[in-house]
Amino acid sequence: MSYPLPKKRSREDFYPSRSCPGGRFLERLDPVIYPSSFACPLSSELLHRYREDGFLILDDVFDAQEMDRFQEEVDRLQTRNSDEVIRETTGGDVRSVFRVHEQSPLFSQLAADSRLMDLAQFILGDQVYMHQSRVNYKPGFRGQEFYWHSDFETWHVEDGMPAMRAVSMSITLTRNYATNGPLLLIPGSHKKYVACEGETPAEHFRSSLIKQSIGVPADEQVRQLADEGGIVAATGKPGSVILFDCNVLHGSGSNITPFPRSNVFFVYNALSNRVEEPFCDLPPRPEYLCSRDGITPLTARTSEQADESC
Ligand code: 6CS
Ligand code: FE
Repeated sequence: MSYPLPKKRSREDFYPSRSCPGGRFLERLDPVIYPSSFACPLSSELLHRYREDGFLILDDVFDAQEMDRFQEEVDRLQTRNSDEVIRETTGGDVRSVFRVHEQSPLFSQLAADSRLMDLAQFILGDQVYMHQSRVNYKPGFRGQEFYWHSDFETWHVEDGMPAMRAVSMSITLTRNYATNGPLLLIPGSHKKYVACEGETPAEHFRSSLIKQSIGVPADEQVRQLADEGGIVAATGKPGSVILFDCNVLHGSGSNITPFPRSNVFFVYNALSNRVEEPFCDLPPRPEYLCSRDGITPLTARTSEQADESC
């Protein structure tokens, strides 16, 4: 079944970035939680926290047996050699593997798991599809940082994502300690759009996935947001889900401990928010970074239904 393309929006860019000297804050024009006909899977207290902070940490979503299966799959995926596999500059350890929802039947099932889908469909108030998936390995001793950024800023400028109507879910595959490079998030930072300085280079992803220096906030912008909201380290044992709005400012430090901080990330985008042409007027990024061809909505399935079908 083909899904009608979104009506052609005016190409007015409501979230311009990398086009102004010195970073600035722009107003967020989109809701955090959309009007929804889907059942609400969260308590009103958690809903309020998500709306205010821009993220939630949900513990014990997946059990130890499931996590063992996910870890085996993650170990297998990093043995491949392809464009989707990004390596650290120091030591060549695997940093990330992208498009895991298509490379792995187990992760394809997980992407459609109702424990994740129910959250995404309710928050986005729409059917959803997978914009991007990845495993970030953050290996021990040499796992490098991911500098402060808003995912939406990249997905808007480089992928043509029109509005802030996407949500990320990061499942902790190993224990995320305070010491081994956990995800750092700034509560409330999702309420402002950080327009960055600089200009997008051609094929920026070839460097940005290893070390991002374009499309990152100025020091003063990070300082102001952190002064207002503080900084939270998302820690937890395997099987937690860190649910975060596409525009919340986040990053993570390097990992010099022996303990890898490996998480699998699924990015759900609203079907009505499908990517258009990039706003940086450069060619679109590859399909393994941004789903663009043949976009179809995901259908939520319980883990029992998934097991029956395999
Ligand atoms: O460019 C991207 O799509 C990726 N970059 C970062 C730092 N986070 C989101 C995403 O994986
Ligand atoms: Fe990110």
